[in-house]
Amino acid sequence: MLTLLHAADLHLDSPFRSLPPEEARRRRQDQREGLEALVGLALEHRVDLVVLPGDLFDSQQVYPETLEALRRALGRLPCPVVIAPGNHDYYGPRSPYAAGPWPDNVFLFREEGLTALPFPALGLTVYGCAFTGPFREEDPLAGFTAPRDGGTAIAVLHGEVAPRGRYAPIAPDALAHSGLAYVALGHVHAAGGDPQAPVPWACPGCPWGRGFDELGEKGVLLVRLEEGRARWEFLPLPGPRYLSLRLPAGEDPAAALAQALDGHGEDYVRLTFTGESAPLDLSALRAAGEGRCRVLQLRDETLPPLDLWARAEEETLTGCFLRELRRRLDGAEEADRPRLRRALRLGLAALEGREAPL
Ligand SMILES: [Mn+2]
Repeated sequence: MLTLLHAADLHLDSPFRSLPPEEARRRRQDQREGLEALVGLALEHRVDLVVLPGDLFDSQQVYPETLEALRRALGRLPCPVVIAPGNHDYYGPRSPYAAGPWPDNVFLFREEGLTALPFPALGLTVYGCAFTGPFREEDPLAGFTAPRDGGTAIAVLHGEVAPRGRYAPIAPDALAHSGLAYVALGHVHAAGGDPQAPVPWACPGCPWGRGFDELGEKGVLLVRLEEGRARWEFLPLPGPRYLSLRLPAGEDPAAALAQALDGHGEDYVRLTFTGESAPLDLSALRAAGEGRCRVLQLRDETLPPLDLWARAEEETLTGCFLRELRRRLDGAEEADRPRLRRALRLGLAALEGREAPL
């Protein structure tokens, strides 16, 4: 059995333009430190190989300390590391990758064409290629079939499974005929893949969220190759998460806010108040949330409270319904009131042809 750690789209040295400069610097430092956590997972699971299909850097401009942190982290690994440069960190004479030297265990695809990288001690051949510019429209697996030599063959590629596109589209047909045991992809920032496909493929997504378009838990894949079958599991990485929460404002929006932020001290949170409420004082609520998470964005999507009894005197079905509900509420035990209030809101919405309230 072979075990792989598969990570991609690290986007080291991202500008984090939406953040104040100091917070952006902190995030880039988080990324450098995150490399140690990533390598720590590879050590903990004693993997045979680490594969990194591209976009390790966000651009061709990389801080020297970032390059040094990456070299140092990868050089700590007792196993080979294979990198396939992507559209952001494409290989070229001015690429950060060309500013060697790299540790001896780090292997880099530099060619646009598919290249074989044999690891005889593992009984494994890794196929891969590099982006050499920001776009690549040819399918890297077009016409390729791995030779049947008794070993295991996988590919490490930056690209996506799609019939066509500007980022190394891999046609499902080319994938199916590749004879590979696993295709380790990078590019799409959300985790995905197909373990049931004739040739299983996966994409780990980015290991750390960088904005509200990269939400939730992020991490890497631990891939096991056994008798030509690939299975994998998602391993989350520590670090701040970007979360988008929707929260009914209720009677006490400040209390609801405090409860919703519990345990999110290190996260970036976008919180949208929903439901019916008197106008919210967002600056007061922002002050109440201060320090409870790294960055708090508040949005008010509440609707003004409906005057539920406005039509109670009408001689209509709606009026009869409201009067009957009021009679029952007046005589109800406290425990029955929430159910009756819910019936009132749902019934009124139905009678007025509105969407049922949440
Ligand atoms: Mn990317």
